[in-house]
Amino acid sequence: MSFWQRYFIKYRALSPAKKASVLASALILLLFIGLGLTTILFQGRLRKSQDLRQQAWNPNGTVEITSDPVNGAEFLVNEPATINLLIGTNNGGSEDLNGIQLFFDFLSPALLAEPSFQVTNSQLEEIWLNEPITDGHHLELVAIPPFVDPLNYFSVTSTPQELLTINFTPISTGTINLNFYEDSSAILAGTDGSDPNHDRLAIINNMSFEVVAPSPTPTLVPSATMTPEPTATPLPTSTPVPSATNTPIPTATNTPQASPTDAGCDPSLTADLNGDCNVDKKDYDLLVTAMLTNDTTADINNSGKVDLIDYSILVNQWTGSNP
Ligand SMILES: [Ca+2]
Ligand SMILES: [Ca+2]
Repeated sequence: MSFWQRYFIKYRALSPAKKASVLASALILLLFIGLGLTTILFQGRLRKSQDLRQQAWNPNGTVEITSDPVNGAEFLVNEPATINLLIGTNNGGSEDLNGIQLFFDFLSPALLAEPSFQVTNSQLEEIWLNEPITDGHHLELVAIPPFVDPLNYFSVTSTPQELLTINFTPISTGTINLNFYEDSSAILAGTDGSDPNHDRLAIINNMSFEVVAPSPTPTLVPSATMTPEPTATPLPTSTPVPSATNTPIPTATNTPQASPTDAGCDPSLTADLNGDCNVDKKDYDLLVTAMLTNDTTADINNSGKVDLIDYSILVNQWTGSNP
């Protein structure tokens, strides 16, 4: 007689009250086992999603983001102000880059109008997400070189060049903060297929700038009062949006080819988004379009976001067009 048979016979011999208590204990035991299993599974999933999360910037990164004026500089109330973010190398050498991704918050005291954010580097096309948040704006920028076949890259050297310009006019004193996101936020991809996803971006320290009242001009002459306020004029402000649209959209290319399985494509070509067994301009177009909509069918690394990392995977799997 098996263990379970003996156990069952003993159980049948019990009084109804004891049966109920045995049943209750068994249920509680099952509940605990279930809870334990759920916790283990959940942690497994969590760990997996963390693995897939984009990497943070690189403490040994050779490309750095600086600002002009430098961190800590002062601006005057009611004076149009500009912060340029610059990109350059910190080791005297040069780097060829596929693109840059910067996520940051621009937090400011009261402004005369919306600040404008513009990529001013002619080597780059920009794909923006700009959303107002409390006290400022949350910016997600992916900037990549305009498409050239084969894929283009842009070069940075030890002479910092303009990357991004922010224009605004503060109308009250206070602190302007640029807070950069480390995780999944600021990444440079490698270029030449030899080093996928290599992050060459050095740590970006948060930046802050003070808005101060103009120092009272010496009381010599009353004419000082005439200092006019040209203020309200210069803001071309809210224009950064359209640039997002200059990226190629129309290519509805994903249809014509034979289905991926029929074609027997190389399964390692995860960036072959349209299933035609090549990683080429058609996939590039699909990916760039998907960046604007976060269409996760183009989320090559399953990170939950379509961004520069997916782009760098595509670069590294580049096969060129069909013969
Ligand atoms: Ca393809
Ligand atoms: Ca992704």
